[in-house]
Amino acid sequence: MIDLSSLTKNGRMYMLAYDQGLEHGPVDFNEFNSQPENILELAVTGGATCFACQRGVAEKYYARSEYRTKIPLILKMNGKTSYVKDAPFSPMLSTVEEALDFGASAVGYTVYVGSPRQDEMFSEFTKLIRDAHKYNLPVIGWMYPRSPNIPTETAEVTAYAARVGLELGADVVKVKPHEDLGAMKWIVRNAGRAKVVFQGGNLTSEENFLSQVKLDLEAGALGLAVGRNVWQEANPQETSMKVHDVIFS
Ligand code: FBP
Repeated sequence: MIDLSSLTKNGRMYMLAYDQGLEHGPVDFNEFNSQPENILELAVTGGATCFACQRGVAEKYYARSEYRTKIPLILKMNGKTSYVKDAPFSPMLSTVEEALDFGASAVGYTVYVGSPRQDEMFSEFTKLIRDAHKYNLPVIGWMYPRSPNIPTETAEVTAYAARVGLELGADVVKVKPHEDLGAMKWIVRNAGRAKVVFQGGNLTSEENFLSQVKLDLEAGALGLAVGRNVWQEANPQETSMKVHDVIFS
């Protein structure tokens, strides 16, 4: 089993995700959170255990900066824009050697489970796992069901996506949370020895979000990967510390 301790504290993970600039574009941003250095600083002062971003932000804001020693990096290896809707495919943009050069402690890859282009992502993802494991780098699968055959992402669909991550060899799967504890436990159960982190999603009220975080952990998750519900908040630092306190309480 790959050691996840560089990304966790007390056996739990709080990943601050910041790849939305590529995935969604500036529609997610304001004056504060459009600047990567602010989010890196937030990750450090807000109690996150790791920070995820794409290669450009990693190279320009992390690799040769003080943050390299302050917060572990998960380099997001593939990505696409929100303009790609049909047959989603997120191509590989980095190499494991680059990830190591940038100072990454782990790598992440999105698999659009059920996409007509699923085969290409399965092939890239499994190659990434083989390459990363040679250096003992953990691999996190962003497991997102996207298919004309899946009109809605029910909890059963998410459980299938989590299972796909295990079957392909991911060390951690990042999946959508649901509201029912039993369904959440089933998702974690199906991930088997792959650990589960639940994603944040669109901005909701802080109260609702913190309740969801409690549920995520009660279901047996390793932790969570959140972006907008922290750095879109009015006081991101304060919200981040509340998230931290729920995760590590
Ligand atoms: P959020 O907490 O902001 O939703 O970020 C989690 C995340 O998985 C990001 O890593 C990614 O950019 C985004 O959600 C993708 O969301 P979607 O699949 O809805 O476009």
